[in-house]
Amino acid sequence: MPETTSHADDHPRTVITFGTFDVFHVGHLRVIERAAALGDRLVVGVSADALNLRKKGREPVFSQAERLAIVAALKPVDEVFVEESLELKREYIAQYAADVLVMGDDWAGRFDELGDACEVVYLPRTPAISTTALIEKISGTS
Ligand code: C2G
Repeated sequence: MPETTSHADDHPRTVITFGTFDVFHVGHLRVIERAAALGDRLVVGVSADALNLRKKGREPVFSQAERLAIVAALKPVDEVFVEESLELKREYIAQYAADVLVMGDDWAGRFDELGDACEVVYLPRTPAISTTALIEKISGTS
């Protein structure tokens, strides 16, 4: 009889992460690199302009099409899509067959209930850099 192999062991591990990635900076790059290192395939949900407006009360500096193009061009990224709502993570995890959800630790604890759908990992943020601080620095308001 042929030996049976376990598919659980040989299927590629898909990691999913989310973000706005506006005014792309090295903190964004580091979280994407660390997320990619946790699996074989990295899928990134880039927040829609409308989601950002709802959440942060302002339009991102770069449009969702531009932010998607930047993230899609990164070496560790295999696939990108537009994240339309913060509440759809479970659906996106299923749609992209994700084994691991990675979020920055500014979201620590927020997505623990998805632990029945996939592994949930929070990574520490890169210190001392943020889109907001960059905008303030460039516009001379800090
Ligand atoms: N990040 C980081 N270090 C920084 C800044 C950001 O590790 N200094 C990480 C964040 O923790 C996040 C990713 O980079 O994992 C993207 O950051 P944002 O664009 O600020 O994403 P956010 O608006 O928090 O995402 O479903 C989540 C939403 O898409 C919102």
